[in-house]
Amino acid sequence: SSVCEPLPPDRPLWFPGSSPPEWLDGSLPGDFGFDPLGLGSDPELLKWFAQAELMHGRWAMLAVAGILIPEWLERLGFLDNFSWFEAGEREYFADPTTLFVVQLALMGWVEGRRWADMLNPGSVSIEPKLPHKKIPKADVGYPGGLFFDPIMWGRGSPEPVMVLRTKEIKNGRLAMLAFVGFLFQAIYTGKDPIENLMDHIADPGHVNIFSAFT
Ligand code: XAT
Repeated sequence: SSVCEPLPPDRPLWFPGSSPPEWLDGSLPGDFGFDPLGLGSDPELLKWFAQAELMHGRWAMLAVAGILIPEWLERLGFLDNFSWFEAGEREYFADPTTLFVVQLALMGWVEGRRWADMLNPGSVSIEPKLPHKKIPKADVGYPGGLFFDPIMWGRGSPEPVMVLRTKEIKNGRLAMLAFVGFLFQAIYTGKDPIENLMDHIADPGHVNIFSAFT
């Protein structure tokens, strides 16, 4: 449908003046023609990579918020002794192996469904009990509807869907990098991102990315 317009042929590229590989044709949000290793040259794999990027981005956005908010609440005194990278050592209702196996089975099932939807668009109804509501072409990764778009932002926004999806992917990419940053900071300094930021602001010349390697 026309809700998700492809990008114009003169779209901005990661390397201005370069020509994008032919499989990156501007139909995907956040396409800057970057695929130096040619991993997306197989159309089926490209579809899966686009899904994988979207999912990693969404999880990382949640993760970054789920780290920053509690660490900040701890700073304000609302939480005692919170540490995002030590949280896993605390007691839970099940042991880590059980959690891992359950997680593997559940995620495996969901991701298998995603793969099926992707290969065979239109075969799966979003509401199995209402077969007449079968959507013509599954927009894999963007289910929409009452549950995933309760305030109908996707439809009612003055901004085109492509613009909204581009923003999502860009925020997702930023969050993926942020999470990796948090992780390496925790390994090198043993502190959370807010503490690291405060240390840096207090002494930017000495507490920075270079001091980690000296
Ligand atoms: C290459 C070339 C190819 C084109 C292209 C290329 C580049 C790929 C890059 C990928 C980077 C991916 C990253 C993903 C991060 C170069 C190959 C584009 C650059 C950085 O031609 O492919 C835990 C407990 C804690 C609370 C809380 C928790 C949860 C964290 C979660 C984190 C998820 C992070 C993700 C990061 C992805 C459990 C630790 C919230 C869920 C998904 O207490 O942290």
